[in-house]
Amino acid sequence: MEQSELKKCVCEICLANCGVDAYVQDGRVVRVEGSRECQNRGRLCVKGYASREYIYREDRIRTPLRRVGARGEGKFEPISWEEAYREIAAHLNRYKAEYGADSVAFYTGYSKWYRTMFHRFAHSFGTLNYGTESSSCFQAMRMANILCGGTMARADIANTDLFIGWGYNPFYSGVFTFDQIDTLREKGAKLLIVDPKLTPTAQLADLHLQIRAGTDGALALFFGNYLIAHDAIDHDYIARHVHGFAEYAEYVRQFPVERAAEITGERAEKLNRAAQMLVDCPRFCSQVGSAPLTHHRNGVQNIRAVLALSGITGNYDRTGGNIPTEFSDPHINADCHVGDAEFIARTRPADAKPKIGSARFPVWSELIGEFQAMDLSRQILEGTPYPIKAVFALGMNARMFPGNDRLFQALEQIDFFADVDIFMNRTAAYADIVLPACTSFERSQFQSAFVGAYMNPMTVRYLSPAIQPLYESKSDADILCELSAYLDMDDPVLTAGYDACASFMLRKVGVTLAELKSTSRATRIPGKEPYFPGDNAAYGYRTPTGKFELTSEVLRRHGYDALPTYTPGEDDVPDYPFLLIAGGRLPFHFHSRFQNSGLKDIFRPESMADINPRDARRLNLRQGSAVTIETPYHSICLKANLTYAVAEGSVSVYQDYPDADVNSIIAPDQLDPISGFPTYRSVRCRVSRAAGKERAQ
Ligand SMILES: Nc1nc2c(c(=O)[nH]1)N[C@H]1C(S)=C(S)[C@@H](COP(=O)(O)OP(=O)(O)OC[C@H]3O[C@@H](n4cnc5c(=O)[nH]c(N)nc54)[C@H](O)[C@@H]3O)O[C@H]1N2
Ligand SMILES: Nc1nc2c(c(=O)[nH]1)N[C@H]1C(S)=C(S)[C@@H](COP(=O)(O)OP(=O)(O)OC[C@H]3O[C@@H](n4cnc5c(=O)[nH]c(N)nc54)[C@H](O)[C@@H]3O)O[C@H]1N2
Ligand code: SF4
Ligand SMILES: [Mo]
Repeated sequence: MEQSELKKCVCEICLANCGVDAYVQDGRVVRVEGSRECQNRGRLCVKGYASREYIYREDRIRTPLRRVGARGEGKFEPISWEEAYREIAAHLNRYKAEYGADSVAFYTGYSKWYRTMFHRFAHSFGTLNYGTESSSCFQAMRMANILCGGTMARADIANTDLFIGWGYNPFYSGVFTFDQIDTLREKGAKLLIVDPKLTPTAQLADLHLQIRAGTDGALALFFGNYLIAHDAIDHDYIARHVHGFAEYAEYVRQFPVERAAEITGERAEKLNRAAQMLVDCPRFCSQVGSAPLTHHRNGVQNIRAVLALSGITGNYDRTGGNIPTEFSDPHINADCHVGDAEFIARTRPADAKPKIGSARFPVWSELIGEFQAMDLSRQILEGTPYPIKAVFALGMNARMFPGNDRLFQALEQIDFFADVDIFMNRTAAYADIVLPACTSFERSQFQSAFVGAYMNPMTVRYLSPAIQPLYESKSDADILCELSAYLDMDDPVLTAGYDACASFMLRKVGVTLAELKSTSRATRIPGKEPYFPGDNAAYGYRTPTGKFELTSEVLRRHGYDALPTYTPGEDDVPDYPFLLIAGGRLPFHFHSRFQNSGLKDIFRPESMADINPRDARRLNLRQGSAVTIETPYHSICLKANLTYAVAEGSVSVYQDYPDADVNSIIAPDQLDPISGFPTYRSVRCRVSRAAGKERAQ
């Protein structure tokens, strides 16, 4: 038997992209450790340590498959790659010829590493209809940032005196970023956490505001009111860089502490104490959860209300505040992306139809270069404003959509559906052709900050496979390049293969692919300097007025409130007294990725609804009682988990349970009109004991 060999690779279960030292013996990964030279500094999270469970999951798709049963039935026959490519190409090119390239929608789930390739692939096919899971994640927060300051911005946690985390709990969702909390503590900076749940981060905070989900906007407007009343604002910055201050100042007067207390459900005394923290620490920054704050009907406006606080105090584009990650001058990049934007833009079709969702979500469509996937099922089923005949997807998990019965119905009716995934799932079971993708351990990968979120934005890296692709699986990037040739795409870079694409993205970076391939270490991009806070202000922000917009001229033009107005996120439905918070993160889950693995069974074997013990008593529920959660749309049944972590009147359910799909009970049209985002976290519901389904205690 051979000795094990150390291979450097990366964990791509989440976009943290932690470096992994994989020990390989007889072609199999036998052990994993965190790479010491990477940002994760020798550590992995519990999911990364379970990489072997992930790579060797029993339900891996082994060969290309052709559907032989009904859609959704899961009956397939194995076919060759050649047959699969030919069949997909024949279908897609036929729809393109008959209905135009826009009749094909290209969609990807959470995975990020191949996105530049896939986006260009859609463009080269001739359509703007490229959409992603980011129709429900992150982009609404980015939109709010763009509407305020013209670009995405990040919280400069390392240099701040007060960090405000709005729906921020890295212990569950961003493991290695919790180091930032230690840094804050060591410096003596303050921590203010705004979260409906009592989380590990909330327990470390100087103050925790346990507000009702979806009411962050009202809280932020109260803070604005308080800061103005206490003259804790930056007059000079406002005069030079802020648009709409007078209107804003007038509006926030409607949010005195009593009203904020009534809306948020938090005590007035605590709200005042929190507001005073902002007065006492003029240098503060805010980090907004990319999911929890966006998943409300008022999501974009709530986040704008939060960001407005950095505008009025001059904490925008300033050290210790919220710092732009892109540069105002489009020719200069603050975040040092390599040539990925140019790679995508090169083949952008000039004569394509408006993207899916453009009519319903015009602000999204203007700001985001992707279709709004929450309109996909409607357009497939209704065929307006033009028909969608085929979906080609990389890693589609239709269960993650609200009201997903409608998307499954659309996938049942569509003319052609092809899906590429590592594992067989319910969505792939609807596909006509299924292709097997491999994991990050089995592929070459070019990494830049664009795809490795926590990677140093000044560096690039190229990794070779640690093991051969399992069964007949292939890397998504190779699949796209090979398929582009079968499609006769006029794109010599894509058809030349992955390395040619990586070389294109590298060509202005000053490092060659050959140099990158000679080392597994990240290489610093020559000549790139970190962004210097204040530079964007000097150029003028990339907003219509060139200023930080408290009143958004983009929103005004589209007929929305220009101010970050507060409206309730939820319907006031008297018969549905509970607030359902559908979704959240657990350290050992990652969406659907560990569903068929031992990891799930060890930590949370049963599908559970978190409910406050006081509510439970009223409803005659014990730990483990069967409980029905009913919305006006549908109902599910699961077990009660009694916990004071959830406030009274709320019930919280994770979204990934295979047997209790909380997204199936959320109406598909309950969306934020500005972003199109689903309102997973402000759903009205009833909670009751389900008779006769007790768990054996
Ligand atoms: N109720 C509720 N719903 C939610 C949320 C919530 O908070 N509450 N959160 C939303 C958010 S923020 C997100 S990001 C989405 C996440 O939802 P999804 O994007 O659906 O997430 P996953 O299930 O992790 O991944 C989708 C598919 O990609 C496959 N996959 C993994 N790696 C690869 C790969 O390298 N190649 C290919 N081809 N396939 C791969 C997986 O096996 C899976 O089938 O869910 C959204 N839905
Ligand atoms: N382990 C693990 N990590 C993950 C993921 C995973 O599936 N598993 N998914 C990744 C993805 S795709 C995403 S988008 C991120 C999301 O990561 P986070 O943004 O951290 O998302 P959540 O854990 O859903 O929510 C964080 C906190 O926000 C609170 N919250 C809920 N609603 C509100 C609200 O209206 N206002 C406020 N102030 N707080 C609220 C919740 O109680 C929770 O404590 O996590 C990523 N990391
Ligand atoms: S944080 Fe993400 S990338 Fe890092 S080990 Fe965990 S799952 Fe893998
Ligand atoms: Mo997400």
